[in-house]
Amino acid sequence: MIRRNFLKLLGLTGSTGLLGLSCNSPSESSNTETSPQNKTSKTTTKSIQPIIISTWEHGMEANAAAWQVLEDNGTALDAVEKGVMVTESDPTNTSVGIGGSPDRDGHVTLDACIMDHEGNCGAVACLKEIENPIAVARLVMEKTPHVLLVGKGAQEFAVQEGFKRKNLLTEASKEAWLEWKKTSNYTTPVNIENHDTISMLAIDKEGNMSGACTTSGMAYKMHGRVGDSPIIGASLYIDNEIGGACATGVGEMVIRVVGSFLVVELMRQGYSPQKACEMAVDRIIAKHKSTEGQQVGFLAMNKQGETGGFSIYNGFNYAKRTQDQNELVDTKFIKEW
Ligand code: SD4
Repeated sequence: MIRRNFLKLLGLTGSTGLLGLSCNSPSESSNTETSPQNKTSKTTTKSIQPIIISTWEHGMEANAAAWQVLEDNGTALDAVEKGVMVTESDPTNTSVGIGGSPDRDGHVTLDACIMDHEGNCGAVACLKEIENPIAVARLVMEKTPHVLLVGKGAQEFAVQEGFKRKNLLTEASKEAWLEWKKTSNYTTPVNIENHDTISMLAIDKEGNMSGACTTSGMAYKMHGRVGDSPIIGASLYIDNEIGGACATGVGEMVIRVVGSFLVVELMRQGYSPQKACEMAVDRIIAKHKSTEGQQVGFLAMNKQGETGGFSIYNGFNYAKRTQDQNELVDTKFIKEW
């Protein structure tokens, strides 16, 4: 994956003006903040500008689709679903949806979750042969009394809802897996190229926030392994009064600290999105004997549209889309690979 410090894309034409609302432009928060700053977050009267952020460079394309939904007066929930579906349906992306790296036995198993501004949420885990798990997660949220369906039950539900089963293991991913089997001694690679989940947060023109997360999980994981991505509070959390957060990286470490919930709770205490992400990464480091060679990154956004991101290692970036911006932003980090 090509990582660039700051990629500014052209092409923000007048059509984006459809989303224009009077507002102060969001600002990145200070890295030097040591105590809660934004105590007014729940009571602000500032009007909100639609905004979308999502993990990694593939977020640029996903954001474009999500932005189109907002431009067409769609909700943040529709935007995050349609946005991450672009990544799920890209067969060249080996970490999400079709084309995702399989588990060590050669099965592509997908995890996803979605959460809306009312606190509704849905998720699927270890789902096979369904290209768009995020859409199934949304239906779990909307059509069942449950939050999480897994494995065969999740697949049966998807088929019942009209999803078609298909082979998700592309030739390229199969070849890479066969090569890994020859050389790996069955150890799971945990490095910069092995975590590229897409997580997305969006605020619509009503000022409501939703989020989504979807992944094929850690490449060559044990069969049946589920990471943080379908776990509400770990990979994703939204509180429409406060803001939202999402995660990427080694799911086990994110789950142990209930990472995204932690970030949102820190914002509730008044910390900026940037500081909250930094504190959550600090917590992960404090709670693990070693984080050597293991990446975790958090993204956060508060209700004012301020954003932040932080990771253990360098290389994490996020795509940010507003009326005025369409950028890939490198996050700050603790250490270098
Ligand atoms: C997981 N968090 O399954 C996911 C992996 C990933 O970016 O790729 N995250 O643990």
